[in-house]
Amino acid sequence: MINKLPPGQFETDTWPILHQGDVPQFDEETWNFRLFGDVKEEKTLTYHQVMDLPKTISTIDMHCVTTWSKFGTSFEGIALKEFLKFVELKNEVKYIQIYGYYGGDRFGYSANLPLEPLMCDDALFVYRWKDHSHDWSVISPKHGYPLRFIPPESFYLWKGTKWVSGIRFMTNDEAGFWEELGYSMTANPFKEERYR
Ligand SMILES: Nc1nc2c(c(=O)[nH]1)N[C@H]1C(S)=C(S)[C@@H](COP(=O)(O)O)O[C@H]1N2
Ligand SMILES: [Mo]
Repeated sequence: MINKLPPGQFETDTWPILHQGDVPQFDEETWNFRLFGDVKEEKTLTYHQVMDLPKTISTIDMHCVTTWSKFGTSFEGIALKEFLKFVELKNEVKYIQIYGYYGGDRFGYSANLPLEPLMCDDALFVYRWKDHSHDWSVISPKHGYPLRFIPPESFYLWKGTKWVSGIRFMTNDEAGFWEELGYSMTANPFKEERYR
């Protein structure tokens, strides 16, 4: 936990809701999580296969590019590194794209990230949260239920894809949804990397 305010940010006590488009319906039977891209063999996991993976609890600061920062939210989820057990990456893989729902398309939203800094306990696909004024509860549909990504505090929160559908492994850094529209590829709040 860092608890340090990046430049140009203000601290908020609430957890704001921010996304484009509508909130998808969750259907346990058809939900799945795809691991694809530069891998020897693609793999698709069912909801139960994902939820049976080892769980991690971590307290992570969130920094949104719209200038709010929320310190000290605890999340329960599955570390990104757990998913690497299911695929053999090609040697050159250095980046990923985390996909999620937007506008009727399960893969309509995406955010690109470097893989190496995510091999930690602060890069989680989360489904439960708590903070100093809320006891543990399941994340709401608007925050990304049944599963959403929360990046380490060294990335702005738009890299935290909601309603996740999969990870694409990449050799080269490719722009995601907001990055295509001019936002930063690297997105470090402490270096105030908002735009490209
Ligand atoms: N699928 C999807 N995920 C998304 C977004 C989105 O529009 N669609 N918006 C991003 C942005 S810009 C932010 S700041 C965070 C906000 O997460 P929150 O609403 O839980 O605070 O979600 C990110 N994840
Ligand atoms: Mo954002």
